[in-house]
Amino acid sequence: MPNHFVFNKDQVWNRRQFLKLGLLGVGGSSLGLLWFSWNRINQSQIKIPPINTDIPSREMVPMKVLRDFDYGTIKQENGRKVREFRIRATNEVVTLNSAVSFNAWTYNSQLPGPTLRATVGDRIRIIFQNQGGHSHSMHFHGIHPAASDGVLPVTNGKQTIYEFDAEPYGVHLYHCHIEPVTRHISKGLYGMLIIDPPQPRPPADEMVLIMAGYDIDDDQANELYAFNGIPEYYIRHPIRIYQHQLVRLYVLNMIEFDVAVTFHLHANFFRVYPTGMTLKPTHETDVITMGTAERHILEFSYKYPGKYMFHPHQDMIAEHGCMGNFEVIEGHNS
Ligand SMILES: [Cu+2]
Repeated sequence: MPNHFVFNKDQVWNRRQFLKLGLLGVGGSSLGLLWFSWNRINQSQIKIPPINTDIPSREMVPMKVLRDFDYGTIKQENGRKVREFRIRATNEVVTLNSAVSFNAWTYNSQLPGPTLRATVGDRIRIIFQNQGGHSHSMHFHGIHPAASDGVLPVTNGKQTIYEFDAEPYGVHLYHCHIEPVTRHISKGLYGMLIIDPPQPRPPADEMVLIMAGYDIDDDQANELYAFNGIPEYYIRHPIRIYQHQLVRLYVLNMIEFDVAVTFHLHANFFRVYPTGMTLKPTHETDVITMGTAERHILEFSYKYPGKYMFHPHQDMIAEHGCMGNFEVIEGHNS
C-alpha cells in the first residue's frame, strides 16, 4: 500500500537521540517512555503551514477546531492518570452565512464542541455545567457504567460529573441525549472524543472534520450543511497542507434528518481505519459512506501541489455548504 510519508534521516531513532535524552543503558521497564519520547520527536517533524492571516478573528472557529485537541487537566489520583474536562452548555448565535443567523446550543460556546482526547486506560472526568436554559446532558460513545451514560437530564443551572475509563481506543463522539435528541444534536450539542491507542499512531498532520446539517425552518429537514460548523468555510479558507506529508483525518458524520452521507476526496485515495479501532488500514478508497454518528480515521498524502476539493458525493448536500478545499503546498521535505 503506498505511503508517501517517509521518515527523513533526522527522524531515525539513533544513538545521538538516546544520549540526548540520557536514556542509553536504561532497563526494559523504560521502553514505554522511550517509545513516547521517540514519537514526540517525530511528531515535532510535522510541519503545519501558516494559517491565512486575512481570516477575521470572528471567523476563526472552524480553523481552530480543525487542529485543536483538548487533553484536559491531568491529575494523578491513586496511581493513575485522570484527565479532567470542564464543559458548559450555553446558547450562542452563530452566523452561518450573510443571510442566516442560527440560535445554536453549544458545548463551551463553540460548534462543534471541543475535541476531547485521552489515551486508552486513562480515567476521564467530565464536569458538566448546564447554563443553556433547557435540560441537556452529555452522552459519550464508548464502554462505561450506566451511571455515566449521560441519558438523564441535567436541568438548567445544575452540574453533574461523568466519569469513566477511556476505552476502547478509536474515534468516538459525545452528544446531548435529551429528547427530541435529533433537535438537541442539530442545534449544535455534539463533539468528538479521540481515544489514542497505548502506542501513539505514526506522526501526521492531524485534523478533525465533523459534518453537520442545519434545519433552519424547523421542517425536519436540513437547509444548510457544514464541515466544522460553518457552511462553505473551507472553500473560502482552504486547509493548507504540505505535499508528501501524511495527513490523518478524524471524520465524523453528525448530520441529522439524512440517513447517511458520503465523504469523497479529489485526486487522491485514502486508507481507512474503521471507527479508528484498528492500527492497520482495512482498505483504500476515495469515497466512504457513514450513517449518523459513524466515524473513521482516514490517512493520505498528496503527490501533487494544488487545490483539491473534499465533499460528500451527494451533491445536494455538498452544494448546500458541506464542501471544502485542501491547498497542497510545496516546500516541506519529509
Ligand atoms: Cu440537549
